Amino acid sequence: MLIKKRSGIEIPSSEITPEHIYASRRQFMKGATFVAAGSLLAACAPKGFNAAPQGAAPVSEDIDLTPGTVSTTTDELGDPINSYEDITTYNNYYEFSTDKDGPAKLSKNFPTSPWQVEVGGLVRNPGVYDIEDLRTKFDQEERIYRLRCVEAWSMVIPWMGFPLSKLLNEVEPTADAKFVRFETLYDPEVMPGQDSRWYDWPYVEGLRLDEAMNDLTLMATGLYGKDLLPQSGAPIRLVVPWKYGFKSIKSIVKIDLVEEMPTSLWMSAAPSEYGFYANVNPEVPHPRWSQASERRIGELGRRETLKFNGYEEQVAYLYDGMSLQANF
Ligand SMILES: Nc1nc2c(c(=O)[nH]1)N[C@H]1C(S)=C(S)[C@@H](COP(=O)(O)O)O[C@H]1N2
Ligand SMILES: [Mo]
Repeated sequence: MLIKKRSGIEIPSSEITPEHIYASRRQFMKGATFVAAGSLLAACAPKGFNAAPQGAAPVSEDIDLTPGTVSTTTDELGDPINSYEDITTYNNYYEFSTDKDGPAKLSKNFPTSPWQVEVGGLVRNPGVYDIEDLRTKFDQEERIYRLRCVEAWSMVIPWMGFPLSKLLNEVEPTADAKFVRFETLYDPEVMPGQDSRWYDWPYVEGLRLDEAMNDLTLMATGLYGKDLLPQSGAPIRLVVPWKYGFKSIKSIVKIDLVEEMPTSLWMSAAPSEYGFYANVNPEVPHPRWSQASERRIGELGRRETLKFNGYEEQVAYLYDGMSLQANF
């Protein structure tokens, strides 16, 4: 794991031309990628849902793909950080689209300011935080994390953000608080995918309190030294790098400390396929495919999936004495 504190955001250093974007997209589409994608795209759409959002905002093509700067080019395992282009044009964000390139196009006009996050439930100091307060109140750190989607693709992403524990310490969970429940904005006017009846909107996720307090658990507000774009979950999202990507809920408006284990959107959509814990584990297959290997975006071929996505040393203690097969 690579953790670096940074004082500020640096000036963008390079520019990627639209020509370059189109060329590499074409190249990407030509690759063997869609052998897997055909079956896996359906992975998160158990009921054959295909969102072709009606009445979505007009798509303009001038997506800003100018990266800021990061302090390193690899993760702690020596694997290269994915390009800003990959990270911001290959996304899962069902509120906008179920196509990987859909969120970038359809979220361009998503309003991320003003934005408030309500933190409450079983806490001594509930509060409504303005996104700007969160950015200034807590030091923004750079964290280079692997993101492993349950669909068996992965990336290395240089996030900016702050540990969730800092926010939780501020609101002071009471002794009854056992879990943290997160909620994404619900606004079908700007999130056309929320018209789909296949899912229980808004998107909900949860963590056990000790998982939420682990230092790896990040509230991300930026990546590549720039503020998050809407497709990445702007203005603030969760990042839990040892769990499958669906736990890393985007565009959060509400955080509640609760006593009972929350039911996530994926648990209610397909309980036999998506559990509460969702720890990355090559030994526990998804009911419909193996999790033993993964496709790193930008690479040919596959690589072995690491237990807890390579963060075993930092998080295995959380699951001492617990069956990772039963608690998938
Ligand atoms: N609100 C919301 N959060 C979400 C999702 C989503 O559809 N809606 N998709 C999840 C999934 S399946 C993954 S793999 C990651 C993808 O994050 P990325 O697009 O930034 O790589 O976001 C997660 N967070
Ligand atoms: Mo995912």
